[in-house]
Amino acid sequence: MVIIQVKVAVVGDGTVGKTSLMNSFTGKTSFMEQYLMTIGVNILVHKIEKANGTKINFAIWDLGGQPRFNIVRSQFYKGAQLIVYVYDISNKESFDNLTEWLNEVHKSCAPASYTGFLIGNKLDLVEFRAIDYETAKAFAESIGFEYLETSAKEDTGTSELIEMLVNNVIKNSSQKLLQQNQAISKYVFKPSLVL
Ligand code: G3D
Ligand code: MG
Repeated sequence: MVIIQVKVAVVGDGTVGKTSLMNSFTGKTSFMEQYLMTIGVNILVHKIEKANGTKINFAIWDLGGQPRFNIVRSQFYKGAQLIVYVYDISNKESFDNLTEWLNEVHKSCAPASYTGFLIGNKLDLVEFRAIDYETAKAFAESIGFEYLETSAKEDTGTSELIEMLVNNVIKNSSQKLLQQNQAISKYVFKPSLVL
């Protein structure tokens, strides 16, 4: 049986819907909640089992409303394999601030060390849309992120978000296995190369 542990950090301006998005997972997966008061972070552990028996334990880290201390932030991002950046499609400032969120994350995490996703939340407020879908998607692509729009309120796109994270984990873990196998076969079949 394969069990994969994944740390996910959810970042973005206050009130964009990070906690609501996280909570929308709870009906779809089994979960366990833990609040680390000392660093003001809520951690939800979601367990997902694939049909082939692979188990994925997502530890999803959500920064609470506490003041933003640097020490807290670096703990928060450290070791995250997946980082979900959230903005509110009806709030331009929350989109413009993404650059600052990226800069902050990259003080503790190299861009190549994690897979990033951009989520435009509050899709139910589409009549107040402040950022075009195409603009957001092009921005996400320019930094190598997948893009998805959701409404935590209406539970739209939230299953797709989980699916996107799961697919990424499966892809990365099979790539890692492939690399390990290649390294092993190199050693077994071409020992001179590794001497
Ligand atoms: P945060 O964790 O990013 O700070 P929250 O954001 O999840 O606490 O959500 C902030 C407010 O936005 C909440 O409103 C919440 O209900 C609302 N919200 C979250 N997601 C959506 C969404 O998809 N659509 C709409 N219309 N509202 C959403 P309250 O009034 O409860 O503070
Ligand atoms: Mg919150």
